[in-house]
Amino acid sequence: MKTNKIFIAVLFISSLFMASCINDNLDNVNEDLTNAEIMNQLKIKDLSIWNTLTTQSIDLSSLKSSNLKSGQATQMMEYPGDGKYYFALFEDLYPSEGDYDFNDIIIKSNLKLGQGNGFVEGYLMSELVNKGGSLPVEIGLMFYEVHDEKTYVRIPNENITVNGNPLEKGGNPWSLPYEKLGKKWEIKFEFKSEAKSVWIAYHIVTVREKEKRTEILTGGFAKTDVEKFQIPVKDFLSKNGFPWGLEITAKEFAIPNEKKLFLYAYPKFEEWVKSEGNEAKDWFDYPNEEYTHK
Ligand SMILES: [Ca+2]
Repeated sequence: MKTNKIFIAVLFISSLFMASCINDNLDNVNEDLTNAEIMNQLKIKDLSIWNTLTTQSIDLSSLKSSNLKSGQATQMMEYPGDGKYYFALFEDLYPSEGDYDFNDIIIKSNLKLGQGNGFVEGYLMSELVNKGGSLPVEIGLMFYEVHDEKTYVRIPNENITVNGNPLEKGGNPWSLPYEKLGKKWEIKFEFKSEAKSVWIAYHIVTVREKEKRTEILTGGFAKTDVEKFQIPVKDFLSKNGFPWGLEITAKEFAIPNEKKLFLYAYPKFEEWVKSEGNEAKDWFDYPNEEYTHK
């Protein structure tokens, strides 16, 4: 009997020891996970979540265009207004998943738009808030008509003028290496359109070699050669539904620290994702100061 008790005691203690070893192993495994692996423990069911952080459509009917002479445009309105800005954030390693710090390119902008008979004109005032990542990057711009809030039609190059230069028919969208744009820039544009709503959006193009250009658009948008699509498109969403580009409307946006996972930089982001965008809608207003900077 005595031996049995000792045997059971030894068994009990050794199973405790084994359990603690397994826990240690699990902890070690977690520490070894890459940012992408940690991020991929989350899965996005509703892919349209990425198109809810900015109203990606501007209703031009708010610009009163009656009694205009030919060639004349309405007074310009400023967007997004309310002292807020559009922030476009990009990871530059697409189609690889990267480190999910979302700071490779961060552009802060506001927009002025006016409308004439059959054309829209405006200014895009932008600032490069951050350039992390090491790849050569061009910053590009797309112009869309928006129908029924979800259908985007690319405005063809031949109908667009940027900074006084007509874009090449059938060519790539407008883009420039970020170094040429500098820290702050202003883009003047004009395009032909009679649509009720339009949208203008930044994307990036990585240029690893001269001929190898890889464009990266914000979540839910299609590749630039697609003429018409309905958001959300999966072109720039990972297998778990995460984007390489994000568009947020906010008063300010703290820069996630280099190589620090976005989930740590913005602790409420996880709640927002898990609730399918129903909770913590203001997650970007609550950065963790340990993992972000201004
Ligand atoms: Ca990155």
